[in-house]
Amino acid sequence: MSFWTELREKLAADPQRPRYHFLPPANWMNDPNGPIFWKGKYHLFYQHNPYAPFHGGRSGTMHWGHAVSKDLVYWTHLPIALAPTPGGPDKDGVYSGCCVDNDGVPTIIYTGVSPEVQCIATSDDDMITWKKYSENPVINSPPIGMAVTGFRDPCVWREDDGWYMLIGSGIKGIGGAALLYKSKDLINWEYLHPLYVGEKERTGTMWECPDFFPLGEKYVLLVSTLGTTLYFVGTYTDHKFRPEAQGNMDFGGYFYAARSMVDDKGRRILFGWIKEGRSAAAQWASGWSGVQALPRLLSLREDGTLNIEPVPELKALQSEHHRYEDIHVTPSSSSLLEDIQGDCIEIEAELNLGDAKEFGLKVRSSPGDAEETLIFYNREKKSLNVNRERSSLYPDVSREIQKGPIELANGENLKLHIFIDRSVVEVFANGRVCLTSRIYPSRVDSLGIGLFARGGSATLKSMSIWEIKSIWQ
Ligand code: DQQ
Repeated sequence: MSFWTELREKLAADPQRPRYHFLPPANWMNDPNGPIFWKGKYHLFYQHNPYAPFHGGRSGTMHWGHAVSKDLVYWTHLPIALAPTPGGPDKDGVYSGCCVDNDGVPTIIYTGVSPEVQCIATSDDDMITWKKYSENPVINSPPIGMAVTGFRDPCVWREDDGWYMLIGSGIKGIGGAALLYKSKDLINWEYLHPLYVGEKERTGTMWECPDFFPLGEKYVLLVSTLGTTLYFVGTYTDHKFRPEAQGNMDFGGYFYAARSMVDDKGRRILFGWIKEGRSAAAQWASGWSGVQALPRLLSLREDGTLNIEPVPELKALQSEHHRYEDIHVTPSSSSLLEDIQGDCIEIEAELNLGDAKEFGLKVRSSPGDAEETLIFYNREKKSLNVNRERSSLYPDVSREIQKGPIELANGENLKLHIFIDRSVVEVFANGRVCLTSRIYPSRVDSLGIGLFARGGSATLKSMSIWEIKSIWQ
């Protein structure tokens, strides 16, 4: 059997490998790159090492993978879009960037390494093959005289008087920065000024993967701070951004390098890389690493923060449905549901905390609870929690408890929208807190779903659970 056939069979049989989240055919994936709606279809590029399940740093491993979808649900793999060119400015890796429609010519703007320079590539066959610009790089250094912590991951958009670009950076000693450039032709770029600079103590020393877009009456800046993707909502006039609200795109610590696109319905859709929570050796042994989060729909809330929900198209994957209403849960009645279990499921639940201190769900629970993952609200701490202390009997997986702050208004119920896809858990709470997690149960019978309350009793107002189909044929 050939190496690739053997790998394909191993991946197909792997109980940790998600079935309805986008993944490359094998090996490594990280950042989403250049998502764009083009001729009626959603195109997603991504950082990809097609040869092995590790990033490879600046050793020439990083490519742009490519996939297309009609509906944000089912994806078709396309040929690799960009590979490092030996001897070229991206010889050590084709790093992150964006894709724009230049009057009918799809154009990728990306970072080549090393050093970090900005390059472009175009396609004349509807994005199947790509040609790098012969005079790359189009920007060969950070602004003269500026001491920066990095210079990568361009985000480009068009205004009435030309193209604008943000480059992820940081000003040494000060903090992460998004540097603003301007161009008439995507080739000759003039540096203007930092669009926004953070404070290193609060928002880190380096901002990767900036993303900037209008949303309703406001503008949103996303930055990835070498750990977390943050958002700022504010105003944008005279090419100056003035933030009015700030938040965390996801509190789990696994969702990173998020990038967005606008579709033909004017919707702002977000993609993000979900990292692994298992050892490098386990990733190597499995033959794959990295998952794309479910596409998320962004809108503005009345208080000026972001509302984040999974795109409604995902309903197409729902199969068998189970419905529960008005279940009173006490510490002694906490138990697993008898009529459903699974590792590829969606749950929509509305919970009234009653007088419980903690109330929530158990998922991927084995008989006897040797393995279980708890997703719950803590009243005192006003937090959404994912407790992974007993998610897996494997020794080399992350187990720390993840927390996201969420204050419920008087009389407001907790509304959880949860997606379990084998080793991936995505939790959306009341549209305002997202928490993505990774769990790797070792037992084939860790499939139970249940309710629990601690320190008092609570009511499950309603809950729908669906079994979810695979996105691959
Ligand atoms: N990943 C890319 C960089 C980017 C980082 C390299 C963020 O361009 O800064 O794979 O995860």
